[in-house]
Amino acid sequence: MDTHATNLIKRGKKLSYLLRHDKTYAFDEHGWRVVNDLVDNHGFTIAELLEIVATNNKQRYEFSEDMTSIRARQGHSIQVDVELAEATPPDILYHGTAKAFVKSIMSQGIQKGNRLYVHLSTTIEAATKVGARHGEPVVLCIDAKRMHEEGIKFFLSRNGVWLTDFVDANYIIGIAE
Ligand code: HQG
Repeated sequence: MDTHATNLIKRGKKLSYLLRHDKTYAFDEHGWRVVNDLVDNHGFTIAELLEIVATNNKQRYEFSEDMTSIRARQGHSIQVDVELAEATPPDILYHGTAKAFVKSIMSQGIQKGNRLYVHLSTTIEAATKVGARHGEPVVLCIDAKRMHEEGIKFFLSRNGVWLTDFVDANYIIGIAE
């Protein structure tokens, strides 16, 4: 990867922190952070923000219509309401985790930890990448159809991540190969 691309990823990670986890900033209730704050206080340029939003591999960020603010579409630990759409999930969703967490998950269910929701993927491939962030990846198959039928709410972020509050262990129906 060239220096520009590597730098963009590094800056994207900083932006991710500033938009999802920064407890020192007074976010708008819908998770918006003023662009000028990122420019004045965090060394971003408008051009750089435009490029990160446009090229981010998971389309994690979006500008407000008037382009004065920016937010992450999911993944927050700060308490904001990013106006997620409630939706009917596909029959099966996947949760990527690390092998070391599986025993605990099988007894306690999948918990959201610091984040606002449990994150679920639509493909085994995507879930494998999520799990690999924590160690040797394991992909759990979730019976999303039954969860939904039993009244559990699912939300779909604007970049295609499925979110729910908690996955009880009885909805884990297998390990993907
Ligand atoms: C695990 C990234 C033990 C859980 C990704 C996970 C995702 C348990 C870890 C998004 C547990 C939390 C979220 C239990 C859950 N016992 N471990 N009972 N319940 N865990 O980072 O899902 O690329 O907060 O399996 O792609 O890894 O940043 O969540 O391993 O979509 O956009 O506790 O973050 O998105 O880790 O990742 P995380 P996650 P971005």
